[in-house]
Amino acid sequence: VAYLISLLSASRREACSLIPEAWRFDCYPERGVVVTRELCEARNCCFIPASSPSSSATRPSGRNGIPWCFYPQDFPSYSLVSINDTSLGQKGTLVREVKTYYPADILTLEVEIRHETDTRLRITDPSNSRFEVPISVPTATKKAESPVYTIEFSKQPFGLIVKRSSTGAVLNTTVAPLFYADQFLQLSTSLQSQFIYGLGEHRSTFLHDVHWNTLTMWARDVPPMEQTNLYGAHPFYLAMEDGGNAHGFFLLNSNAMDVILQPAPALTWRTIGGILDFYVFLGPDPASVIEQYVEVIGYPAMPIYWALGYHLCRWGYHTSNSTWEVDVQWNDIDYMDQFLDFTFDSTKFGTLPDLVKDLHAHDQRYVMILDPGISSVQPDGSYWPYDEGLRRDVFIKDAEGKTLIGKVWPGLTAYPDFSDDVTHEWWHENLQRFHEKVPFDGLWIDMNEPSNFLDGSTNGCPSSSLENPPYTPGILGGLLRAKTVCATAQQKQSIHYNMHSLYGLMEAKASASALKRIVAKRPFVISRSTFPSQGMYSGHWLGDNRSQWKDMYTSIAGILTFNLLGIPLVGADICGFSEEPQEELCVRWTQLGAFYPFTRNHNPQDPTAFSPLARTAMKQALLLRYSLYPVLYTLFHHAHVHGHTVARPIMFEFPKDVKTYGIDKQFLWGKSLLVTPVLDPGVDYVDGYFPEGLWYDYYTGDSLHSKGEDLRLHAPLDKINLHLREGSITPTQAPNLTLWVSSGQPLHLVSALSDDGSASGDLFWDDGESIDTYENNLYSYIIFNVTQSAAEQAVNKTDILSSSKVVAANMLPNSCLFTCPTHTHTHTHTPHTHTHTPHTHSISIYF
Ligand code: MIG
Repeated sequence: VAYLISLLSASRREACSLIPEAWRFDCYPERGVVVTRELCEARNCCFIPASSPSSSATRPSGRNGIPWCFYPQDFPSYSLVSINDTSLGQKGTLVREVKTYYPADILTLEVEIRHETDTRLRITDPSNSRFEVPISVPTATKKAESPVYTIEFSKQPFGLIVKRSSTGAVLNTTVAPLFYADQFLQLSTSLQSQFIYGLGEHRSTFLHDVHWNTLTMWARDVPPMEQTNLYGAHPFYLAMEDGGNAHGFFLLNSNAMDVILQPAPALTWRTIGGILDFYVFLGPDPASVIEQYVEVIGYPAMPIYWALGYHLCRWGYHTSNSTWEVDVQWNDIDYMDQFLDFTFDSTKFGTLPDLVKDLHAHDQRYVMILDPGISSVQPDGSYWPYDEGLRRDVFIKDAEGKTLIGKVWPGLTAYPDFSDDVTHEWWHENLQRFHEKVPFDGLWIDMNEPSNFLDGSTNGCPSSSLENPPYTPGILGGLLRAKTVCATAQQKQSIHYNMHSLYGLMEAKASASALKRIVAKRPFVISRSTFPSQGMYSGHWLGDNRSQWKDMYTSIAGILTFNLLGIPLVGADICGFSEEPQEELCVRWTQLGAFYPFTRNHNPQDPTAFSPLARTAMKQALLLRYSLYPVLYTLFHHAHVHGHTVARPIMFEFPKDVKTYGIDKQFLWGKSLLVTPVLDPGVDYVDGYFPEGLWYDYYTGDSLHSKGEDLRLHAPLDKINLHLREGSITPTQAPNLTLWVSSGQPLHLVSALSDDGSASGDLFWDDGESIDTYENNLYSYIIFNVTQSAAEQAVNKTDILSSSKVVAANMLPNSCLFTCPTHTHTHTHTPHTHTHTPHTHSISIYF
């Protein structure tokens, strides 16, 4: 018998060695364990210490090497034992005969495939009553009629192969065994290319590295660093295929998880709860994939107009008497009395109510911070938020059912459970009461991972398979409860183990709806923690970055990624949050920040701290942003209605140009405004890539014809390079000190003609603050066309708010737009020259 076993294992070992390194799927992902042959073979896996120096037996951080212990080809998985047609697709039964090495395998599964739309496929396992993410997604009622995909099954072992009808497989899950144990669910797929994006929130390049890269998701309060789970969780990726096609994959799951990228290329989802409920979006181009994803998770809200202005904030405004010429002034926790929510320090911030009124008198706004932790140790009857919260039972409970107490800025705190509607009411009342004293305009919700200075609670956490699951993903700190509340904590909708990464989403939802009731305008909320659907309720800032050149560079990837994730209102703290920026860095960062969709300085060094030269350069950049306000606002409209990106990766517009796939030092606003910031110290030039075509210098109108090449641009300290793509019309407006269409200011149309003398563009316009203007037909939408150098406008929608206090009321020109002869076109176009012939021309339209 012994002889037989060793014979078998000899042939098995040989089979193992035939599996190429790039295709080895990790059978022993546990961290901090030295994987020996014994341990590995006890799992019936292949053990081969990998040859490459990058491999390792232990994984101290997220970057693991080639696994030494990996699944053999015949590792037991599920088999598909039956499959039937349904009205939406198919339903099948999966059976596993052999248990895995994790406890509580679910041996029988039901799999359902729904052909929801021609480009969207949903695959789920609805038979088991397990936790499902409580966000609303569309319900398909009839099967897609002419899908661009087909789906094939492998029966034994079970696997799914999704094919794009025109090209072939985009997804193949037969590459590794399927796991479906109570606390260990794992699904792997091959990828069509190494070009993978999304999978927030992480600090990384825009294009993910597929060389044994593990991205862990579990909301966490930590200054952004590589290889670490950060504030939000977004289990969605965008993948490029050959030839410029793209698809997307969304795993609708909120549990702690790892996503493993390996160079096969292949990807593994490894989550410790919930169900495997996923969508495949077939695009076919990257921008359409994002539209299809956003259609599922929910369209981002149309921001109130001043959300797009310049915001100034700092931690350490010690008194209420400091403002600058900004649209929106913010206060950090300094305004509070002993850091208590819904209070203000009456000595140092005694003038706060007056300050806010004064801001309002100057058409400026005020945003204040709120942390979720509610102090639990104030004298009885002295702190309404806690007393009333207890009375209404709004706080998260520990495993025994007592209010869980953690520790944050105000000391010991309880955490509101935003998964309960009662909490939303209480939150609203708190805000309402405070608003009567300090009429804030918007909310900045911080610390909502939720963050805790303790691990778990003042009493720690009980020992339980929820606190110490059989497998813990690569979470910073190694424990689910690290710097947050216990996994066993109880919330209305489920245990915190399932709800953790949803906290910021649910707080944002409560905050946005409260604000909507209080101010009766579009709510402005910026949240640190985020989850899919967040864009419906809030924007996001990228957290506690540092005043370093590198942090400025990585902010671009962060901003592009969040645009892919349906949260276009995103920015990084301009000039950095911690440390002190050099003047040059702060100037360059302000120039870049002027092109963040959300532009906020949150640093002790606001522009007034610098030399006149630097201040002028910064002011110029901000005025440039203001002059481009009509474009930006229109882009947000398209995000809201169609799921378009605002800050857009160049590859979205040039998906066939592989050279654009890794670009994260430049980006576009919409489809035609190319931003090329300086990201390095001590230079007066910048290298940028120009996809094939005609591009116009925004400032001079000079044209350049690129064959798809890198070009060096002049970039003195007071200039950020901006180019217009051929064929575009960009509406601009003379800037004013604070934003919004200062009435009477002319709108300019800058036309960048293509070779054939044509261009087009559009403008969305409404009163800037009423809720649902698009939905209620209270807006204007104008399309501009230039054909053979002659302009015309088509007004698609002419309803406007009669109560509108901005120029929208008198902008729609039955007369002027159509007949007003202000635009004369004398320009003759000379294509393909590198001379200084201005190919752009400006048309002024006065309303
Ligand atoms: O523990 O409120 O990311 O923007 O200034 C730090 C103080 C809490 C973290 C936020 C930062 C804010 C800071 N907050």
